[in-house]
Amino acid sequence: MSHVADRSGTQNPLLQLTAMTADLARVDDELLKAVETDDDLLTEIAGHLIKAGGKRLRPGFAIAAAATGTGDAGPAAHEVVLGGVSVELVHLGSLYHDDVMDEAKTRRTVDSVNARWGNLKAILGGDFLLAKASEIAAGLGTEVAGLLAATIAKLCEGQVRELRNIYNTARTEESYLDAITGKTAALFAAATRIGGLVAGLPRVDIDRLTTFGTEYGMAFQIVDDILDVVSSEEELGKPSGNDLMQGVYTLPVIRTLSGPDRDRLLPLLGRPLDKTQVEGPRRLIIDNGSIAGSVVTAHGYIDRALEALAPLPETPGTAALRGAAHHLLASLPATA
Ligand code: GRG
Repeated sequence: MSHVADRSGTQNPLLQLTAMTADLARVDDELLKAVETDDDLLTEIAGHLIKAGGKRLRPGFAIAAAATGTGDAGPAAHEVVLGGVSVELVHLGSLYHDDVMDEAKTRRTVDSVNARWGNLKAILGGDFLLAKASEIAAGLGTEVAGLLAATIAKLCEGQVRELRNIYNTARTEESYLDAITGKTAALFAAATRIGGLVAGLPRVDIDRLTTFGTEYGMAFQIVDDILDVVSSEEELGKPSGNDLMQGVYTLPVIRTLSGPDRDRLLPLLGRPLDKTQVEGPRRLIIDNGSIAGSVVTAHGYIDRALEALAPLPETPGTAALRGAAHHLLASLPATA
């Protein structure tokens, strides 16, 4: 029995796979086990966001990817669960560090680690999670360990590409896509690839699953960025327009800046904004069609994700991945 926040209210679209609820409970148990140390404070810090919940999308993708190769939708093999755990630990480590960079106050509806324990302990907690991820991946073989290490590097590269463009109103679409390939898509790709590798699937299918993860991950970040502009504070659990306030100019912003409303938006950006100042730019972006255009781009990535899945055997795992891809687009509000 794990002491992790109930996730029944949050949407993990992979829960349609019969054994997924039980498999994700095993993931939770292994996550908590992975962060147990002799130092009570470090154990508490490293377990903080595990206990807070989260959707566990990435372990879910690893488990579903492994299941694409079998008609039997029974419990995942232990190594598959550990593959998912290693990816979630990297995700957690990146969230600890991201929250330090953003000075975020909350995460997964609880205090961020930096807000509760300060930046120094949050950085070390994040480092510890990455180390534990590497240790678990090493137990799954050289290829998985190498892939996870390379993925951590890609996350850092993606984040640096984003940081180099903070408050840059001349940011290009190419620069945006490059950044999200690293900071988000790389980890989804690692999740599905590790699932396929650990399950011993044919190479050609492992590559298809990796493409699925990459394309889904791109769409996931674009949807996240659209929601940051169009959703209310209540829906997001954080101030809407957060990216705009902090100078992260995402696809809808870049599209608006290259369209007819450029001259109205440009003077409002290029510097930090507070909650009241962000409302004007938000309205301009929502009203000018750039959201609809960004939704079309997200659909394109999902189409390519589904194409990658098409040649895989028709199993419950394949159906679950396909369902998750459709579900992502369905999460966009009608206004978008
Ligand atoms: C040290 C690995 C490492 C990386 C350093 C900070 C950093 C570089 C990268 C951050 C990348 C980042 C925060 C990308 C955003 C990813 C994202 C969309 C997070 C939200 O994912 P969800 O919705 O969250 O799956 P839950 O909480 O449900 O797991």
